[in-house]
Amino acid sequence: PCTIFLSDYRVPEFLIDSTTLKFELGETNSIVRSVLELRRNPESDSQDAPLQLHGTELELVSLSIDGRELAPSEWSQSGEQLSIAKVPAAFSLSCETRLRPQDNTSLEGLYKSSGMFCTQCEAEGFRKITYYLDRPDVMSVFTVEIVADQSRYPVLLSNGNLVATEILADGFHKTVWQDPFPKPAYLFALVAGKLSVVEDQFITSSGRGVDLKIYVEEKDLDKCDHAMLSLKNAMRWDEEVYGREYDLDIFNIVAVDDFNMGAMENKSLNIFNTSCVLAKPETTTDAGFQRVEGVVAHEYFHNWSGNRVTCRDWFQLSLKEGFTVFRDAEFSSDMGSPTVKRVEDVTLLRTAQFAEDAGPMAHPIRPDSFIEISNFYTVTVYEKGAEVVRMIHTLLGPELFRKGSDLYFERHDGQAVTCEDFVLAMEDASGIDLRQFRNWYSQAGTPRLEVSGSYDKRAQTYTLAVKQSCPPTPGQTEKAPFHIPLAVALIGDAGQLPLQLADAEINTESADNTELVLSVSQPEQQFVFNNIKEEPVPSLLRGFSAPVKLDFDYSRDQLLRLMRSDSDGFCRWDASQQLGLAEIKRAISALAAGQNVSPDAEYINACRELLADTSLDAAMVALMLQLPSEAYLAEIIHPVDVQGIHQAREALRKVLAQALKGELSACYSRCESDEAYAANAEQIARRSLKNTALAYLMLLEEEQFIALAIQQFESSANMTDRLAALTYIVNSESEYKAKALQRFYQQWQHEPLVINQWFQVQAMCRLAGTLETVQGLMSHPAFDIRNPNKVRALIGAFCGQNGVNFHREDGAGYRFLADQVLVLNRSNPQIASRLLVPLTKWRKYLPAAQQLMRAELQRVLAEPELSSDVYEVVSKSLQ
Ligand code: BAL
Ligand code: ZN
Repeated sequence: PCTIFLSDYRVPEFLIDSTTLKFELGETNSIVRSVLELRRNPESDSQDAPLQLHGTELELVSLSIDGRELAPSEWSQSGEQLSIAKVPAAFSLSCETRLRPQDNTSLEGLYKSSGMFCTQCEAEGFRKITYYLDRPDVMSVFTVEIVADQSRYPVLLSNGNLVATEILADGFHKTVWQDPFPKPAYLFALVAGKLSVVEDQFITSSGRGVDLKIYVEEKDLDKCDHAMLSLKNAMRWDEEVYGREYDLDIFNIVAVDDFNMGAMENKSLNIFNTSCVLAKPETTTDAGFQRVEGVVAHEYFHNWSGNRVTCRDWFQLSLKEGFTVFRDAEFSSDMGSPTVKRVEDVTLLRTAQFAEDAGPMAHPIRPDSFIEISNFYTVTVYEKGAEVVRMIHTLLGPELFRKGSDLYFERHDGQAVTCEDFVLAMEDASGIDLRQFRNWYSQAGTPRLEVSGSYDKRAQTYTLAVKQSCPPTPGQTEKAPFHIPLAVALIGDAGQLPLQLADAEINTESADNTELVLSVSQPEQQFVFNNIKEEPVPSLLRGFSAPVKLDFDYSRDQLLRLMRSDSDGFCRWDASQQLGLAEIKRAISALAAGQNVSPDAEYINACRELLADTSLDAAMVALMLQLPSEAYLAEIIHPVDVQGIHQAREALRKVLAQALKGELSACYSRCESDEAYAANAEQIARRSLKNTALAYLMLLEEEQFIALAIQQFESSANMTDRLAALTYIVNSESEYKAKALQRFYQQWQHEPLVINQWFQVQAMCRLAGTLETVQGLMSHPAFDIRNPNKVRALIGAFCGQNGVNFHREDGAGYRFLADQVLVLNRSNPQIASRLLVPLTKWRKYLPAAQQLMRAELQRVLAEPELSSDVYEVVSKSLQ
């Protein structure tokens, strides 16, 4: 496999003005006839280059130029390239290919899922459909004709507007679709199947009616309301917040079972993984409802940030993904609880993304090179990319940011552009210098801020000294300093103090006079605040204003103060996590010394206060009561002793549960409600706190609490409470466990998404013997290794989210993962390489674990026919 470099980018040698595709979908073969109107790109340096088209796994039937069929000697094929040496300056290329979608298990290109035809073309799947210039900077208008058996495939969809339908002979029918907006091939989509539809309408701000349709299997018609509501909310929000109106008269969503990603933003024909569109209270958890809302919005927002303005090349992926994740996060924040959303996003970043930044696949949000682009749909490109856009928003402020986004969309509508174009638009619109800020696009790694504070009582000044650094990452040993927005406040006895910087020049943004965004840009910098009349507690990185690790040597009392009274929800939560971290570290030492775990009394009191204070947001209380996750601890404590961390954390949880038993019980009762389910912030918060309390109480293994969990499991009408109870029962010693699992299965065996949760609960069980359970479940009739959701629910959850069992000391967890990767390498390389990630982090574990993990990676690398996807991840992780 070869490496592709950003520095090798060249403009395309040819452009495609129009693309006509005719599909004949059949049971044994499907035929694709394409007609491309091509011409040489006047901007290309070479005006006599051969035409080189991408194509892979295709059976070429015929190839003609301007109606003349080419002889085999006139073209040649090598790897994924088909070259035609001599072509005119402008011409029509006709091509016929034959495909077997029913055998396509990679789920890229045209494939079948539950009897329906569907496509996934991003990033480079279109080349599995026909020969094409499959690169995002080649944009073309598409006309698509679909012919298929009418009884098997009554619904035939593609992008844009439906311009013709026709009943044909022998039970076939045809539809023709035209998309007036030029688009790259990765946004092409086709669906053919037996689908039912839920319809609604949206009136845009300029008064146009848009038909909204969600296509699903008939049995799922009752699970579309939430997606439809989310879509309408997203359409309105994008008009109000970004001034972006939808541009066609129709917007379709189709749900498919077998899908590698969450969803795909194909122009006007979004294709969704069922898990990201279907929701109803009986089958879907609160988290599932929120995911549907977020993903529906994300895909819709791509219509502007991705489709109308797209990426020049795949190195610019974060241009559309980072921006769109930022947009969907702000939307979800506006629809629900902003602080909870922020804490959830930061948690993901601090675990998965910081780990990626510290691992062998570390890359900047705009990578310099890749072997397989599918490997770069990462938390770095998406989530850190969104943080980078958020920092621009913070540095510019909301008004100038909006001016910048307006300019970006206006300047680049209909174009394929770069991250640089985005930053330039922000700079041009705001007049704010983002030169140094660009380092965020080119440098990988998580910057560290070491901050110290000193109070000068006599001068009445408080000084924050800030030192930044960034560890080396593969291929980048030296890092230039970043431009980091550091939001701060100083907390005095009676609340936040007015802030007045000694050097007004460095004050970049002031929300009010008690919070400032400091522009950290030097390796070492000092910020002096005047007129500080008492020694304050600094509240730092408010709202998580930058994706950095921040060290400040807080005392326990300072953290308790922040946890109790900081006005910034993120910092309050973070203080609770720092206190929890300190307690876990003490517990690790205590257990290692053969002592009991005994948390600090003040910490327990603070938790007690949280449980008793009904004025607080219940969701925040739930989040603050949860100790830092084992995944987060693995980012902080090196080398990672998985078993030691797990035991210490569990022991601490148990002691807390014992100490707070009364308060937890009372909290549980207080949060119970027989109100009809709604996926609103208030109810979600209450359920979250109730289940957090139950999780603690279940650790006590007392009859009364086991009975409570069983009762919740048996009587809840919503999946959030049922699944939470099932999880706690499965992780307990209760004899009811097997019965609960069996009852759950029997009730939901016809709902694949619920059965995925059933697999996941078992795969994530912390008790010994879970690997054997998972291995057994691999032969369960409901398991299917060809379905990515099932693979993620069982294998992915076990290897990625069940540290204590995956890292079994005999290495059986590692062996299991390598075995599964080798199987999936042949059928679905994208899923195989994603699954492999937990093994690639081998360097951070104890030496014995390292050795076992590395041996499994070497076994994978020795496989003779490795896909480029798996090869890239495994070879880089061993370098
Ligand atoms: N573009 C791939 C799926 C998504 O990020 O929306
Ligand atoms: Zn996206």
